Amino acid sequence: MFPYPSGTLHLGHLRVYTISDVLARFHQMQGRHVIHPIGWDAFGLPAENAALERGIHPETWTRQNISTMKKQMEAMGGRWDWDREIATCDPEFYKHTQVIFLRFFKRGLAYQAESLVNYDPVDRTVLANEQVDANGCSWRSGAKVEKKMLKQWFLKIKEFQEPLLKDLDALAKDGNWPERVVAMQRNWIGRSEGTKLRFDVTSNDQTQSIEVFTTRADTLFGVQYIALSLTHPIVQAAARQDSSLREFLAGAEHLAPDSKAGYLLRGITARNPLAKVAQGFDEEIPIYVAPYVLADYGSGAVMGVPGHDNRDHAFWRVNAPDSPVRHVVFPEKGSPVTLPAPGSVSDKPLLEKGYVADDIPGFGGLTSEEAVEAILSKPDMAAEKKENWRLRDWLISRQRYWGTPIPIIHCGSCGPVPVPAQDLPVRLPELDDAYFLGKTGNPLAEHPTWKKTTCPSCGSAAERETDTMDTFMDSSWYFFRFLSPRLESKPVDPKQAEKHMPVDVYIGGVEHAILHLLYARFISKFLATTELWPAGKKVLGEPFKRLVTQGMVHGKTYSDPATGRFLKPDEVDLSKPANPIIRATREPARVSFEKMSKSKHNGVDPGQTIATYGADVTRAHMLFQAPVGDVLEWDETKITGVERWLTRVLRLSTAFWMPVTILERFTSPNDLDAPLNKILLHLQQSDLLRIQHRDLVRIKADPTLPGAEFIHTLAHTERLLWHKTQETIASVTKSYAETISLNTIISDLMTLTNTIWDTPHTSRTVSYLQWYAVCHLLRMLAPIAPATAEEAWNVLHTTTGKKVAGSPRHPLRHFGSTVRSIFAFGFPKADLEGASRLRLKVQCVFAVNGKKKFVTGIPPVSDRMRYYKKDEITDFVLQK
Ligand code: ANZ
Ligand code: ZN
Repeated sequence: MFPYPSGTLHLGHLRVYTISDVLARFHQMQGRHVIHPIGWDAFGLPAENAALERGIHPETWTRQNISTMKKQMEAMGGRWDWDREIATCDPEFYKHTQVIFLRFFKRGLAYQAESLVNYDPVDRTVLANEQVDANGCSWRSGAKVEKKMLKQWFLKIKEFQEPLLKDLDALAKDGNWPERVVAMQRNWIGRSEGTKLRFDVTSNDQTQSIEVFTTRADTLFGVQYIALSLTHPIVQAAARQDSSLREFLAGAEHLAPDSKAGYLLRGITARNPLAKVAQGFDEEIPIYVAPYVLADYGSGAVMGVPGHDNRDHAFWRVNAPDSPVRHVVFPEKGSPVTLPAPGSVSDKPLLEKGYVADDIPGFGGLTSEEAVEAILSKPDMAAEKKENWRLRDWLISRQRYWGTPIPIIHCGSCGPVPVPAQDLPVRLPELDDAYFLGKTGNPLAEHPTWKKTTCPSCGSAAERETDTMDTFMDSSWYFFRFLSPRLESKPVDPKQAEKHMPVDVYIGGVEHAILHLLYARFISKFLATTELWPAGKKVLGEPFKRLVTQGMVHGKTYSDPATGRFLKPDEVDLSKPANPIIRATREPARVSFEKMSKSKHNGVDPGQTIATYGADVTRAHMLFQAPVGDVLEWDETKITGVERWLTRVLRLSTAFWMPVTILERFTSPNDLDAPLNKILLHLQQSDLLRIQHRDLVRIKADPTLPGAEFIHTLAHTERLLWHKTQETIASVTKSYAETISLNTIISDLMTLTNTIWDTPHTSRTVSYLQWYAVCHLLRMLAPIAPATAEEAWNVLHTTTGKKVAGSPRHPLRHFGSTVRSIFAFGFPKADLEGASRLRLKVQCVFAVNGKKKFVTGIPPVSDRMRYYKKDEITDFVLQK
């Protein structure tokens, strides 16, 4: 996910781009053509806010931030395809956002409609929900925000709701998308199956009916009230004659959405549809107006069942405190209807499905499912099965400057007309820095000339649309643009899209699990219906094959246990890092890890960490501290472990060497991955190893024979080292390529480092094998710590060797006169067959009840002590 250019890189950025850089480098080393692009999600509010506060053009602010952040990214040792760099605020980019919008428009998938918005009367602008504080005031002007009906642009995402829901199954398969994200998407789309029921209503003058949607028609026996949304037609009609209702409605706009406020409508009651088929249900049911009922879900009306629903229960307790709730569905068969007294232990909603109370005529004893079927089967009740979706069409209008202008011209006679292709992009009006200072309203609407134009269709005077698009629109298709970033004629070259889409690995924060990913899936599915990405149909129009959501980075936080107050770093004595002391009181400070924020004084500047420890140590520490999906507790005191390890790796590169006579035999980088046989042969030919004559004949006959035919040539410790190296290559490759388990890669490499270091020097062969192992170690390390690996590699291949008989003493330069980059050598391939043919045995003691029975060699699975499963042990052993 590309960054928002907010000004400085934070640890969250560092984490996500380290992960992507590591994966990109790994796949490149495995010989793949990797596109590792970067760009800027450059439109949006913070730039505009900076403009209003400081009198600086949003573009100036944005470009400055981009250039600072670019430098910081380069400092972290990442390698991106800068030649594909894009910024969504470039006219060359937003031209195509406009092209895509117009494709929606021409297909009837973009429309204008009145919608209730937050309006700030002082700044004369529409606000996003996040910009309205808890008291209903504007974050900026402090003015009381009004709800206003305004004409807004929408995209018909609901037309795509079926595939957006269904195709989640394909994404979830094989764990390609995290379960959690799939669940959140599913929930947001929110398909729900239920029943439509009709309650007849009697008021003084006429009879009408109220339709409700319920997922629990089996609780119909327990309905105690009906609740209507604020805009329900019955409420609107009643308000015309009822001034206190009008007051209630005006006040209700400012209530929290979970408020349990209610207004009882007088002179009007409802009748349970059960009255038509069963006795005992012909009571008059009260009707309330309640803000908790959503106007645009179901039919904007709820049948209130306090005995079986949490919200209804809470509402009933507030609005009818003395009236008992009615329980009508029970976990066990055979219970009668109960009416527990308000406030008693049993006065709580029973949320589970179960059996209808025994004493309900005609339905008693049915299961919840059977009861719903029975209700549906009674024609008199006019109940119907119904499906509801929570998803709403996407409101993309913003009355803001810093976004993509919506390319529409409003004509008095032709209506909304698309801007012709040759006139795109519709550019933002050019304004001075000073213009923005303290400005109110929408600059596009208030500009003296910008919006004046002529109708492309009839030529009469017309006005441009002055809304810009939600920035989620830019970020819903930018990944296509990376494939042909400079193409002028189209948003994306369909051939490139066919070749490279979907994105193989998409990495970003879980905070984007819902909206960004949903919109990106929507736009991609739409593009797959156009000639821009026809090949997309084969992959269901899904843009991201695999999704990795990295966890948050939490900062080390100090607080005073006595008061709970968060302490600034200079208020804490850290001379003993394990026991931080509050300077003022000399009491121990409490340490916790919390989301980084100014108020907790726990922010960390990654630039500082990189300056202190270097990019590689910072990267490796970041990856080592937690699996990529987990919260990472950033604790700089632990960084020394990784620092020491990388220093040790550097030292390894000078500790072992290979005589030039052998290096000269390697003619290609692939020889480094040669089977053990071939390596042994090289050693033998250089007179460094004695191989029995019988074996030599065979090895010469076929030096490419995999494995260790001649393994008895090697001593036990030599075999162990070789085996460990191969085993590490296999497991590390899997962690990079399949499980993306980057923290375990580091621990595997640390173990290998120790094994290489600790292998006793029992023979000359050992040091050659150590040299090989270091080669492999560095190649496996390169994606994570590229600079360290490169430097160590250089040293490893240029060190002057110690004098060894038969080897000339000069710098061991090979593969040409200068050492080639480690990245040119690719990633090592495990000689697994060879390793398995080592027939490595570990001496294993078999004991029963602590008494030693016998000792035998068995193949090791790892060099740590472990218990074996029965099926890993031969019959021979079991019999013994
Ligand atoms: C009675 C009932 C009894 C309900 C019970 C639930 C449990 P989902 O699953 O999200 O579709 N509901 C219906 N329309 C609503 C609206 N406009 N605003 C707020 N709530 C509304 O939720 C469906 C349930 O949400 C419906 O089923 C209804 O409450 C409520 F023991 O009906 B139920
Ligand atoms: Zn016209």
